[in-house]
Amino acid sequence: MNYHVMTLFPEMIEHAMNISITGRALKNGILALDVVNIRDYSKDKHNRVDDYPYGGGAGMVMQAQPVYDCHQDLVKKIMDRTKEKGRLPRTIYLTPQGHTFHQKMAEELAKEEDLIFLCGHYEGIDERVLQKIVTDQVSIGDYVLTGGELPAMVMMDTISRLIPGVLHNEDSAEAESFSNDLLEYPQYTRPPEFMGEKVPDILLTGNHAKIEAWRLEQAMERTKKARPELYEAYMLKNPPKLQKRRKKK
Ligand code: 6GU
Repeated sequence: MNYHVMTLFPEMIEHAMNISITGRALKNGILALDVVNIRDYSKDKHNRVDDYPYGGGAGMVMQAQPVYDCHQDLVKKIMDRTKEKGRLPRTIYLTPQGHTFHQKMAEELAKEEDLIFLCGHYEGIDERVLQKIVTDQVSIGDYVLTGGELPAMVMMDTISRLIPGVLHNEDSAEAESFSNDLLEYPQYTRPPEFMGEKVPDILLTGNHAKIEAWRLEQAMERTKKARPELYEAYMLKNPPKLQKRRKKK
């Protein structure tokens, strides 16, 4: 997977992505990260990339030209490498106005060879350049951040762990929240007692069938409490009669 990030704050992306699991995958060459500063494409003598909004209003708007030129450069770089002339790489604009990010979207995007992320700042980006270059508009939730860098990193982190070789065995991609439409069951490690609280007995029995059943029960209970809408969907997809058979799988 080759990530390309268009941003005004390249250090923010580079520092965070070079740590932990994504950092290891970048070193291994399973991932590649190309971060470009939109400001380098400013034609203004003061390197400005924003201006006042037409029609008035608070805040500044990122201008079309630097964003467009930056994107053209990236697309050219990608096309030169892939020789795949016809198809434009997906370009994701991070914005609270976009579709809300979710695991299925991550699975879809993980199949791409290249992904371009466009991080906005200020009050937004001139609509005309968005119309020309953006294929997907994505938000990470119903709250407002100061810019698209954190959302781009949230997306890259989520997508990266789905790419073969990024997670090692010890990082475990299976049996996690959302992989079976339920939240995760609780985990315990040594010591067997902490501040008077014991590890549930069942986990010490070595009876794997019983442990699996207990974990499913815990996962369902947690999901019902914290995410009733996920629980409803799960129960519709897995009516109680089917649950026993599914557990064995
Ligand atoms: Cl993608 N951008 C900003 N600025 N705020 C957000 C967001 C994106 N997703 C949730 N809040």
